[in-house]
Amino acid sequence: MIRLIVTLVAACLVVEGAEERIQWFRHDKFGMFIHWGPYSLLAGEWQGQRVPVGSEAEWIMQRFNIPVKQYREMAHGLDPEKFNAQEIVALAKRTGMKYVVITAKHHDGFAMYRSKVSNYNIVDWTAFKRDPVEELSRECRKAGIRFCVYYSHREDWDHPDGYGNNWDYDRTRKNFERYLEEKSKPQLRELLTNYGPLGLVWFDRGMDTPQQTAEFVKLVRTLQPNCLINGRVGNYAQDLMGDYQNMNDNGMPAGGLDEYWETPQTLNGTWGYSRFDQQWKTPGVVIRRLVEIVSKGGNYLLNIGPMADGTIPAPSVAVLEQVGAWMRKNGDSIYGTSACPMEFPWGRCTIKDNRLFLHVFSPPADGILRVSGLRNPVRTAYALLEPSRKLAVRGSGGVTAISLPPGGRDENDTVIVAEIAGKLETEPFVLTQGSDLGFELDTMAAATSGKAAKRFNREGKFHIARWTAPEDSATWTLLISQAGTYSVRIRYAARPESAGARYVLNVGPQSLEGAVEQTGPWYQYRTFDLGMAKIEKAGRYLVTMHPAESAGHNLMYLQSVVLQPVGVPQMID
Ligand code: JFZ
Repeated sequence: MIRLIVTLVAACLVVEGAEERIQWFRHDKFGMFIHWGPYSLLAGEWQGQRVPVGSEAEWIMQRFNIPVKQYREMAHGLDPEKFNAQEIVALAKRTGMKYVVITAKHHDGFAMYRSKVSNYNIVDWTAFKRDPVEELSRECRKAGIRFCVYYSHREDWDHPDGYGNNWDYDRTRKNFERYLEEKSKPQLRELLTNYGPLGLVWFDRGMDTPQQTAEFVKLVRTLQPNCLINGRVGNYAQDLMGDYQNMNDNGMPAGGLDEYWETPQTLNGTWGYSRFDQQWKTPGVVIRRLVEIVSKGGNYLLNIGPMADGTIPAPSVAVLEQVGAWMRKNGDSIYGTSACPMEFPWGRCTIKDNRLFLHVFSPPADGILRVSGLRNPVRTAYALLEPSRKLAVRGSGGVTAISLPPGGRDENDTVIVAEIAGKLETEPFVLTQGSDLGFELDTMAAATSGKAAKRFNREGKFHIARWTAPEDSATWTLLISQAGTYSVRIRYAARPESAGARYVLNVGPQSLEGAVEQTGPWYQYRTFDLGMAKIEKAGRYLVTMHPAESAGHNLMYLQSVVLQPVGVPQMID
């Protein structure tokens, strides 16, 4: 009881708002995911059947329909005598990872911590008798690393009322609400109460209804208001109810998003340990993925899958050590940076205050780094690792040319700093006409302003939402070489409450108006004709979309606007 009071007091001392709550996450960028449980004991094989390489070994119980009785019997044998929380946290720290997320309970229903809700846990069910989640939380606090837990709050192949096990249990007889009340919420309460302040709870396979989701959000906010909640707390097909969006596993958006996001990625092809999957990513792939994710405004949650005895597979340690060596020298170009809307044939960029970090993956043969799309003058440039050695900078025709230093190249990513004058200003992305002379104005090419935001959801992938008033807008820049009349079509999803709301689409000097038609409860996208736009002469045009008046709620989930010259074959949906 004392611990509960202490935790509540500690967690509630400073209750932050949503923006403050996520600041550490937006700064820290890079975390360690740990998938570890009885499936690690099976290591990708059950009775001679193997999980294919590249498939998820932690799903072995479901893949081979292993009866609960047999899986439970196997789980008794988990005894990770080599588990060393201090070593794991030290590896995370050496790699440059700032938060650790461990599977407290995965889909197999087994708790990797001391749970009073169910004795199907590592302390009561095995000879190990220790609580690895507690040991890890302690070592994280000592090392100054945020401790976080993964909890599969819907999927549970052990509990008769949990989601997912239809080989032992009759799905028509399941009482899911009973599962939530008997196990899922009580275990989450244990994790929020007994392990100190949590950085975040990483839910998985979101709840079916917004009401169920809201109950989990409320539980976290009540017990630990400063604890972040990932996007998978809720149903992927519905609005974000966590603090940030999750990409699909190993997912990567084409361009920057306006909503903060995180992508979970494996180091080989599986989250849980498989003795057959030796397809390890190289340090270079990991470093460049980290840079690309951060340059697009996201976090990288990179996974390790410890073996049953608690050790981390040596190949994954080797990769992380090399990533850490790069991070120790170049971390300033990652931590606390913001997304940068420019990308280049030679690499990507991140930005912090007035410093552009140019990540050179493939240096140009002539040794000249050309930075196109930057409006700011570059005051000075130098290699991050050699700041005293200034590089020659020339600017002409909208392109800034920086002479790369002859030596000091990093084979994975050489970071060049360009100090700019003023706040970053970049040339807009210019859409040119396709082979059919049409234009598809999609989310990634848009420049948003006001509350309008480029978002991701598993159901519809990418769209622009948060249209609530005329100042919430999206603008595309078009280079039209073909004057003439263009049909204008718009593709969006709109919920019933948006029906009838008016919006404006300006195509150059022309203004088209539309009234929202509802398309269904969530992301059911449809295409609507909006009329014709006449382009008198070739040139650069702006297309801008915004609500006609303040609606107070989101107008639509806009996927694209299509312009098609009248008289040529129509672009297919
Ligand atoms: C889930 C789990 O099923 C998996 O075992 C692992 O824990 C992973 C991190 O999360 O797998 C998913 C969940 C969501 C998507 C893909 C795999 N998704 O959004 O595409």
